[in-house]
Amino acid sequence: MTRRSPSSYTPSAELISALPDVSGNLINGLGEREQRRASPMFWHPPDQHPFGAVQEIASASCRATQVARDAFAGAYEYPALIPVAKRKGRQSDKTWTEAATEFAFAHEADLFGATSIKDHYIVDGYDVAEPNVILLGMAHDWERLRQVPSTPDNGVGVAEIGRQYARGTRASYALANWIRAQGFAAQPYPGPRADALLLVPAAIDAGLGELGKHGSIINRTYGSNFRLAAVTTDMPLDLYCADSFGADLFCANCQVCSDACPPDAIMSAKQWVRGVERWYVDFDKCIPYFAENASCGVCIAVCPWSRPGVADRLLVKLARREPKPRPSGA
Ligand code: B12
Ligand code: SF4
Ligand code: SF4
Repeated sequence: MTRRSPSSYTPSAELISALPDVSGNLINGLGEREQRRASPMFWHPPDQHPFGAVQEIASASCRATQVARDAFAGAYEYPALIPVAKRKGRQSDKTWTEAATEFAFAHEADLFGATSIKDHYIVDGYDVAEPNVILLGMAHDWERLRQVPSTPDNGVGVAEIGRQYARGTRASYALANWIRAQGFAAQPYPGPRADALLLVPAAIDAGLGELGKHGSIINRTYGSNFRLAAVTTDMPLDLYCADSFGADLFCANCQVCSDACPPDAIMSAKQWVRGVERWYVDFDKCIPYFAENASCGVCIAVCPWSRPGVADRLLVKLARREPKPRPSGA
């Protein structure tokens, strides 16, 4: 993981010629104050969005090393889904949630949360039939992840990303099959491809953490050192609340990721995007570097919350900064 000055990166001629005329920020709804569903974007089938040719370059660069090719192959090995059992099990929401959590933790997930499906999680043109969504988090080995951006000589960082995507595929399919065996509908959403669901807003509502300035989630235990997968289901569940522990405020006073981002894509102030004011990464600046550098990942690797052992210390510091109640009579 090397720190580069923002001006040190110039896209190749091949990349420039693959770029469409339209801005990805426009497609994402930057500057829009009305709520709407997100449009299909990167990692949807390449003929469904204007960045398809850039996506082909990104896929090839992720697979430039044997170690990364092996890791990503596991992410696309989808186990068979069993039919939904005819007889529904009868338990309370709490008992189902406890059982699903226990199952997920025993099948490769490190984080678990649940929420109801909201319209803005669904990508325009798709449908989701099930009313609830379970979010799973799979932690990276940070010593491997911190070796991003990967190069043709060192694919360890991107291979770690592929490895965790593979865990997400296995974990989400295993959980979906367990739920189906209990008599409920369940559809897995493993992480690597884009699909019907935006995982980040769903995971925030499911209690997995806060949105960081770098556009990924910061979790109170793993920082941004994890990947997401999901299972939609009609199993009755205890739904979680969003977790707020001060990461948003911390980001307002930190610029580690924006200083480290090679193409200077991380915006320093919140922006209006599809009706919500939030942190935003400039897609048009990120995507050329991302595509040519094996999916980059520098921003999540340098985030101080991601370094093992640091999140606990930051939580204690932030708790000390909480305003103290004024003594009565003062
Ligand atoms: C397409 C995509 C990309 C694209 C475009 C991202 C973009 N922001 O435009 C590219 C290729 C650039 C990309 C890059 C990265 N990605 Co990406 N990406 C996705 C993917 C497949 C779909 C997201 C999408 O369509 N974004 C386009 C629009 C919707 O973006 P947006 O409006 O800016 O919204 C972003 C956030 O603000 C948030 N969001 C959306 N709606 C709302 C609403 C509210 C209220 C809030 C608070 C937030 C929020 O979600 C979006 C995340 O990109 C998801 C997986 C998934 N199915 O969700 C992974 C995902 C978001 N990516 C992820 C990661 C880690 C990265 C990278 C660090 C690369 C890497 N090697 O790991 C970089 C980070 C840089 C960045 N730009 O965000 C992780 C995040 C995990 C986490 N801890 O939060 C995900 C969830 C993949 C996974 N399965 O784990 N990514
Ligand atoms: S590096 Fe700093 S500003 Fe960036 S997401 Fe992490 S805490 Fe927030
Ligand atoms: S993934 Fe994009 S936003 Fe993150 S450091 Fe790389 S270029 Fe910057």
